[in-house]
Amino acid sequence: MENLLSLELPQKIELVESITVSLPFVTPFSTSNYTWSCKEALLLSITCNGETGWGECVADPDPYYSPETTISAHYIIKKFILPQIKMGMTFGEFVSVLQSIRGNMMAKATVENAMLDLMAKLRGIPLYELLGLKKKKIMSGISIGIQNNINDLITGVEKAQEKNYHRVKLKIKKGKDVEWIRTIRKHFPDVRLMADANGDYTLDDADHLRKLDEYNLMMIEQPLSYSDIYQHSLLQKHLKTDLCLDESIHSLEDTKTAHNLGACRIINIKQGRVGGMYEALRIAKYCSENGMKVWSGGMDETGIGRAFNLHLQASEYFTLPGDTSETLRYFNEDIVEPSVILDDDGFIAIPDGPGIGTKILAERIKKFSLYREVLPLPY
Ligand code: OSB
Ligand code: MG
Repeated sequence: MENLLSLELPQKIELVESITVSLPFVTPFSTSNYTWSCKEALLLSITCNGETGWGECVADPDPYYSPETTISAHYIIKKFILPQIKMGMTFGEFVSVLQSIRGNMMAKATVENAMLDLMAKLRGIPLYELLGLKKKKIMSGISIGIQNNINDLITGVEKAQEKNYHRVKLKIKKGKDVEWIRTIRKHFPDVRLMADANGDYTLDDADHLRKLDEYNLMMIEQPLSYSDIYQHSLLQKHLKTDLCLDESIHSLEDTKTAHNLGACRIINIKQGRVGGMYEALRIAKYCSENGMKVWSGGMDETGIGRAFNLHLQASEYFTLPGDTSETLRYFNEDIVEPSVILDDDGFIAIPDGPGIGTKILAERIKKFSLYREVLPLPY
């Protein structure tokens, strides 16, 4: 990582392009707060010397997971991030210059991702190697959205178990929580199980949530508000089950706050939510040095974002299975090749080849694209 900071950004950027794509989901995906029927994603490509680096913004077109959206990210990238990048900057200088821009971590991660992919491709090495990591098999995990009825949920968990997913995450919300978890646990006594509430509860629900302590959950993710850390610390004292924060964590600073308050014992690191791969690795290192565990979350990304999540998990700090599941769960047609698949033991291989290692399918991008814009060159 120290070595990474001293590397220079690519010398002569020839083209920067943003493309917004919309890929239909195989089945709609529901959290406690919203249902998405397609994945709209802002992609960014940066071209230099015949190589193109790609980034995928994890923001949705709407503010139902985070305040950032595809359009706000596009605006921030074009008006504020790209103009800060100067010829001859090191990667470390690039990261530190972006600190003057407050928030907008998803926008920052998009540019950082494209830059890292490009830097790795220009050197002919895989992204994990540029990050100073060693290749390993990646654990899989599946996130099953809120279902209409408990039978559909049982079927979903059954399928996940047949595939040998390393853990199963169930979305929960008020009215679809304790009874549903109780039923699933009865049917699947041994499955590694956890629940994600996407902020559906308040401290008034603390006694209700405590009933989940009986079901041997690996953790409960983001039970309280998307913007809260403190109240999670009160809830964590009230529960045996580990809490995990997702939406509330945007940086290493937030992670330190959560740790020092005792707000959670586990962090769901989404590299796209915390400003990119570099910040994600800093958070992971801090957690491992401070008795917290981390895993890599997902945002139903296309194959581009999913590849970044795989490379990130080459880090030894990612000791829990994350939300990286097979492409075919989400899309019949992705914009990269090969698709993410599980081996017989439920592991995933990091794609081989320079950069993120996946082949970008230009025709598919064209087929699913909504808007395209050539952005002003930073230098
Ligand atoms: O809370 O982790 C979440 C998807 C969209 C928005 C928020 C979340 C999720 C997931 C799915 O849980 C993760 C995935 O399969 O990529
Ligand atoms: Mg979550």
